[in-house]
Amino acid sequence: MNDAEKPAGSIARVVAAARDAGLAIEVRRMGASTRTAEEAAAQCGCSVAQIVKSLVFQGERSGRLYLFLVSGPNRLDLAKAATLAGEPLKRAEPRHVRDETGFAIGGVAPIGHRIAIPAFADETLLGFDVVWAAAGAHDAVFAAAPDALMNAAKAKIADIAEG
Ligand code: 5CA
Repeated sequence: MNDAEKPAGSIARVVAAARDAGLAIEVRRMGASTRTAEEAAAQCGCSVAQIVKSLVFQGERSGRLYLFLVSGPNRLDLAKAATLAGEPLKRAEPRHVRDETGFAIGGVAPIGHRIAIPAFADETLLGFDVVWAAAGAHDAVFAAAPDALMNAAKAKIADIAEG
């Protein structure tokens, strides 16, 4: 297991990134899987729409990674996403995500990545008082006000969902 896979190190990066951004968070280890938005919502006692999916895509031309923060039930609209990124996108390989961000799929957080990643956020998330996101491990989550979270993630708010 390398550093990227150690939950404690990954969670610590999320906590440090939040602190650096002036965002007060409390990471909760649920003791059960929060890998999917549905599982996370069940554990958090919130709606699936309040779960922030942190989806990593890769530019077909540049190879750069891009982060899309999408409300649980929504699907990322790849055409809209590509327009924002300025290049066609493909889903990043799980191993590449882990190596570059330091987070394994299912625990990818919106903040605390090893590398700086341009981020875009689903505008529908702003309609909630509180949203929940992965905190760097597949059983770890934290709650935040969506505007403060997107500010900490330096995410551009946009129409990125299908439909
Ligand atoms: N912890 C939960 C909610 S906070 C979570 O991380 N949800 S998630 O949606 O952000 O992460 C799961 C996502 O990983 C899936 O929606 C899917 O888009 C992505 N994913 C699952 N399998 C793969 C894969 N093989 N390659 C790339 N991405 C994948």
